[in-house]
Amino acid sequence: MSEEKKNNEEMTDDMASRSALENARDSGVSTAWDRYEQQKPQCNFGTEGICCRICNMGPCRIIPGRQEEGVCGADAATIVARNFVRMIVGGSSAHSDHGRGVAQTFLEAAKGEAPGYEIKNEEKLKEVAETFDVETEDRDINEIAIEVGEKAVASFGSQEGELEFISRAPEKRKDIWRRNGVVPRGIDIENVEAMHRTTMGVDQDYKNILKQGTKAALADGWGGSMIATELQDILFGTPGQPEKGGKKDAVKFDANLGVLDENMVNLVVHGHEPLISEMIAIAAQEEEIQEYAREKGAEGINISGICCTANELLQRHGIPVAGNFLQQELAISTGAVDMMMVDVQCIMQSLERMLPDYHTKLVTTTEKAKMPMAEHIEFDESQPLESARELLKAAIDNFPKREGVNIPEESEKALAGFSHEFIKYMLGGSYRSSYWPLNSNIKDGKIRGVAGVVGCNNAAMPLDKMHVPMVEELIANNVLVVQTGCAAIASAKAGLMQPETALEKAGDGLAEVCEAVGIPPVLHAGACVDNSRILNALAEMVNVGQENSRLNIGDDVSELPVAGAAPEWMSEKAIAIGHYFVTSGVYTVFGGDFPTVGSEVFTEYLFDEIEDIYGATWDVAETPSEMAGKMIDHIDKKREELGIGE
Ligand code: SF4
Ligand code: MSK
Repeated sequence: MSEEKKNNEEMTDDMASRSALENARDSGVSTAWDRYEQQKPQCNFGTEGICCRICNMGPCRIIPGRQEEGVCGADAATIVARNFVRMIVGGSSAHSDHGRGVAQTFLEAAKGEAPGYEIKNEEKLKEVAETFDVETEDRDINEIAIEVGEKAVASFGSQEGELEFISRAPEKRKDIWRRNGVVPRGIDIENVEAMHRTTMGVDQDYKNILKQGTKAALADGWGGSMIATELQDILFGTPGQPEKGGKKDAVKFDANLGVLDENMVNLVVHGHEPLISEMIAIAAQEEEIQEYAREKGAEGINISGICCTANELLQRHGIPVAGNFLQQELAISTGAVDMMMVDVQCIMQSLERMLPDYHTKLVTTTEKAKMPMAEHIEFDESQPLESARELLKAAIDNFPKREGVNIPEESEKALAGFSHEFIKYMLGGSYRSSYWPLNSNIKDGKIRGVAGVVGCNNAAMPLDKMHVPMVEELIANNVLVVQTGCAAIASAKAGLMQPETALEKAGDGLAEVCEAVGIPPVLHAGACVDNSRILNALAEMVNVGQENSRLNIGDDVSELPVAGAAPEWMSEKAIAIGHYFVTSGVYTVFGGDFPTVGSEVFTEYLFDEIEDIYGATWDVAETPSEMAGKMIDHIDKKREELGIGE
């Protein structure tokens, strides 16, 4: 076991994180980077996907030329395919269980059984109603919402037919899916069947195994994630759009550890689900809560976030983001976090081991995710505001217990709120018209193409050091970048999401368009489930061209000059997202290790042969420049095929 520690310069260029790392090390606290070093050397069989432990005759490992089969005879392609599909299922289930929770609360809210939650976006409700085939003419809003809620909840258990949101995909894409038998029937059935088929002694044809993985992935992107995004927008508002009337506008926010405030109670929300944190944001503004904070010696209460709960809140309220995935420990190491409130996903167990060294109160809020040493305050969705007040008061009560505080200075200003509806509005289109000016700018070459850059941080690589240079290279080459998740937070911290600093780095054509409309060249589209916004935007780019030939830039997503990437991915959710991107027609490049390389046959299938089926492939790259280069080459190839060349 290696005890060697990397120095802070090797771990990140982010100055706020460097200084917080210094604090952590001075206090003798270990971080993910330290533990990563201790884990070395990591097991190659695991890294390459050729370790099978799905039955008790294993674990079995494949050693090419020496040990080509597991005890049962499974070969490398079967083992790798099973492991890969199980990663898809893990990711798809996480997003979809989030979506199910939203759908259930949505239904309760529509029935008036969840006071505090309400239908805020009637326009979007009607659009979603159309997708769910719910009549809207002369009907009461709550009646429509109840039927939409019931159909959304039913999508999870549906045993046949096609998921409703599949109808939004371009015709050609739907034909591809139908021809290949991968249209998801229901969300749960596809994930359960994938788990069944990858268990010992079932599906042993890697192509057939992946086919079921494709259904599970599409059930995530066009199912669980899209349900989460669309219904959250109806309950909490679509980012960039006012609730009723008013001017549509981007949301300003600050990003990085410097948003923590020495004089305020700092409550950091962390995880993924906005059902709880939305209520925290509302209750924190109440005079009674602010007064309570003042009574305890603070100037007020400062809500900030980590990971995707942060992305959910910032895109609708402009609440500051303290950091992305690898900064969760660093936030606590400042000594200024009075409470970290966690819900689900991407929460490191190491947080609870920091509790003896810091005054921070770590609180779990959902029955789905508890930690032995954290306090559990279950959020009661039947009285959400009451629950939020209880949590806020517990955070305030902890403020006087602070000892040393050492908050890094750095934070950057950024813009967010770029739902696909808002991107269209900003680029000059009207929501109801069929005009989609992104297409014209792509056709005339000012915008070369669009890149979706998403995903996590990973302790195997320096924090944000893949993300930032890669995104910079893309915008310098006139590629408009749309981001979600921790990748978006990386760009926000690097100043790439504010027009003033980012446009200098953009190519002339992209800078001209962005300057004219007042947007940065890197657009924050939200949380991980909001990758479904990117699917909606891509579908719309195609569909609008089919309605209006002047704007046509292809008949399918796979013909568009677009590419996807997850440079610092770590979660199974990233694999699920990558696979629904690819099978929706988007060429997608991942950074770091790829968990299938132990089988040449399977990797070749993913990286090459599936292009014949889906018109797109997976790919990997080692450096930011290689990744950006591959994406730009792909965009150029698509431009050439479309005849929009130079
Ligand atoms: Fe080994 Fe086969 Fe069991 Fe996997 S399923 S652990 S390869 S015996
Ligand atoms: S939070 S899934 S580390 S993006 Fe969505 Fe960040 Fe990846 Fe979690």
